[in-house]
Amino acid sequence: MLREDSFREQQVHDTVRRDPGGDVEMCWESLRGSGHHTPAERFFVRSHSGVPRIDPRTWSLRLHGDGLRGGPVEFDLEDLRALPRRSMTAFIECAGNGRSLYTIQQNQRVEGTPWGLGAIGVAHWTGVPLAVVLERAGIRADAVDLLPRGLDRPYVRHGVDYGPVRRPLPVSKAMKDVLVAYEMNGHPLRPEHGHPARLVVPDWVGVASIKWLGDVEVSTGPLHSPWDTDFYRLFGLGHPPEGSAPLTTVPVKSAFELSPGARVCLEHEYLLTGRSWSGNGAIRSVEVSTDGGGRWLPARMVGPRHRHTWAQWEFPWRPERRGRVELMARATDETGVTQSLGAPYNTKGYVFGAVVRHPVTVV
Ligand SMILES: Nc1nc2c(c(=O)[nH]1)N[C@H]1C(S)=C(S)[C@@H](COP(=O)(O)O)O[C@H]1N2
Ligand SMILES: [Mo]
Repeated sequence: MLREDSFREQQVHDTVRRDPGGDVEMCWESLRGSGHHTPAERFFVRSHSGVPRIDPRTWSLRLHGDGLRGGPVEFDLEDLRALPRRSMTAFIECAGNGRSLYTIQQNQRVEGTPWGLGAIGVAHWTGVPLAVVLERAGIRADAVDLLPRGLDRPYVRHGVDYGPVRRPLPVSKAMKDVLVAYEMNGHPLRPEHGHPARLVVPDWVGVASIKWLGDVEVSTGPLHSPWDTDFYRLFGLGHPPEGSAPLTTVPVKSAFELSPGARVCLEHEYLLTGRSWSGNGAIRSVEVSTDGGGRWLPARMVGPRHRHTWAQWEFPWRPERRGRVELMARATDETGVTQSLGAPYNTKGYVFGAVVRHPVTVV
C-alpha cells in the first residue's frame, strides 16, 4: 500500500524569506497534495524596490510613443474591465530560480538572490490581452518594441539609480499571448503581485511580467533598458562582453514536492511527487532516479500537460539502503529538450536548468 501521508512527519513550510527587501520563496513541500495552482499567499515574491501601494480609483495605464497612430491613450481599471476578458493558467518564474544550485551542485560563485527552486508559481490569471489594448490604442503596423514600466520606486543598487523597473518586450510576443492581468486565482491582484494590474508574459523569465504597470511606450525602433542590457543576459566566459541576447524563455525544469534533506524510513513505501515545466511548451515525459542517476525510470504523469504551466507526476519509492541518497527528476518537453546534468555557468546565475540532486536521508 502506498501511504499518501507518508511525508506527514516532515515539517512543512509554506514560504521562506530570501532577502531583507522582502523577497519570498515558495517551499516545494507545501505543494504536496495541493491543487494545480499556487495559492496567492504562497506565491513567491520578487520586487526590486519594495511594494508600492496604488489607489485603483486613480490608477490608469498610459500608452504613448511613435508606434501609435495618434497621441497617448489612457485606460483606467474600468476601461480595462470593459474590454474582452481572457483567463490563462501560466507560471511566472524568476530567471534566477535555482541560482543557489550553481554553488551547491557545481561549486560556482554567482551573484544575486540565492533562490532554491521555489521562485516559481502557477496562477490562473485574468485580464485583457495586451494585443487588444494595443489595438485600441492605435498601434501602427510597423511598431516593433514596447517598453512596459512599473510604478514602483526607482531601483538603486551599489549607488547606481537604474530608474523604474522596465523591460523591452517585442511587439511580436505582445500580440501573441501576453495578458494585462488584474486578477490572480479569481481575486484582485495582491499588492505584492502588482495590484492593480501587471503583465503576464507566459513562458518568459519573470522580469518580463512587469508589476504595477503604469505605462507602455510603443516604438517603431528598438528600445532598451538596464533590464535587457545590464541584467537578464548571460555574462561570463563563452559570452560576448556585452552578454548574450536578452533572456526570453525559461528552460525545462523539475522539482520534487519535498524539502531538501527530508528524512525517510528504510523499507517504507513512499509516493514521491513533483512537477516539471518548460518555457518551450508542454512537458512530454519525466524520469526519476532514486540512486543518484544510476538508473532512470518513468514517472507517472498526473493530470493535464499544457503549455505555459507545470505538469504533475508521481513515483513510488521504497528506500532500500540507509544513509544519504540523491533523488533526481529529469523532464523532456514537447520540443524534445531534456534536462541535462550540468548547467552552463553564467556570472549572474540565471536559468539553472540542470537536473537537481535532491538530498534525502534514509533512516
Ligand atoms: N514593476 C516591477 N515589476 C516586476 C518586478 C519589479 O521589481 N518591479 N520584478 C520582476 C521579477 S524579477 C519577477 S521574477 C516577477 C515576480 O513576480 P511575483 O513577485 O508576482 O512573483 O516580477 C517581475 N516584475
Ligand atoms: Mo526575477
